[in-house]
Amino acid sequence: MREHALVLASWGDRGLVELEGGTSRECKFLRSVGRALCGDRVTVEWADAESTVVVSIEPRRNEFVRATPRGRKQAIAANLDQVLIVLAPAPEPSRDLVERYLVAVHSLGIRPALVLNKSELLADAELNGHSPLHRIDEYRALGYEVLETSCKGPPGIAALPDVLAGCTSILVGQSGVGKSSLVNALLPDLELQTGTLSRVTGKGIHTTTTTVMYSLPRSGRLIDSPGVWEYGLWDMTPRELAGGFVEFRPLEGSCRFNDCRHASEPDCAIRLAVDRGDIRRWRHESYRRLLDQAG
Ligand SMILES: Nc1nc2c(ncn2[C@@H]2O[C@H](COP(=O)(O)OP(=O)(O)O)[C@@H](O)[C@H]2O)c(=O)[nH]1
Ligand SMILES: [Mg+2]
Ligand SMILES: [Zn+2]
Repeated sequence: MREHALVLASWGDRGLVELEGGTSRECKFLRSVGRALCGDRVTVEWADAESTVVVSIEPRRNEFVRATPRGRKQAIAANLDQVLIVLAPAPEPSRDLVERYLVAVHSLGIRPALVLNKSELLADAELNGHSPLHRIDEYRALGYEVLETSCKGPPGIAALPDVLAGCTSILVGQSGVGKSSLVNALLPDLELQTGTLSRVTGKGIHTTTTTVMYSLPRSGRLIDSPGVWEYGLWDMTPRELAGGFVEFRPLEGSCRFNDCRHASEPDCAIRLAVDRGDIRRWRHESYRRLLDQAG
């Protein structure tokens, strides 16, 4: 018998799927079908009373990708509506981290939001000069939603449920910014959900190394991804990179050269906008650094 299912987690050649009735089962990925990702919609067939085999993976709407330290693309989750980029005063985000994430999210055509967690530490934090946390108001001015949260005190996490309702979101960000703590605070039945994971898999999924999808109490899904120290982009064209800078978009096609990289070309509309003060210089500098790293 075949059934549709949703992949909640995937590790090696195995995963955990949720069947249409809501129960979870371990499943095996066949080499001929390939490895399914967290968030994949699949068809499974029963192997025995306890476990299933994925016989097909539905085409993905999108996949969130990061680069391995060697620059190879690695997909970590599929079929997302929204990416929440979690930042904190500690560990402090590196200079271009937010821009890297924004480029990645915009390349999927989905919605990013910034979550500033550990916000109760902000007042006393000694931030370095080019910390993205000095730029919060400027991110807001660019149109990004920024939600301030704390798992340890006011303002708490009250801002999150409305943003998460009804869609599939993934939490990304450096190790230690509080992604798993946010999941913990958002899910009153977290132990039940992780208990099911452990019972089904017989050993417990290590949420520090595995990407896992949870069900939100009202509606919607939330994916916790294992932390990375530095989020790397894969090889990208200048156009793909520029697509991550929303304020460049109205000027698309306005540079003298069609294939302008907005670096040192003459009559570059983006650089003119920077000189006029219409585009923030630090954003263009960030773009330039990403461009140098991409090429
Ligand atoms: N002060 C403070 N600490 C927090 C907050 N949220 C999480 N933490 C702590 O930060 C550490 C890392 O949290 P964790 O959720 O494991 O981060 P993850 O690696 O992003 O999943 C833990 O010691 C948490 O208790 C917060 O809002 N304020
Ligand atoms: Mg974690
Ligand atoms: Zn240009």
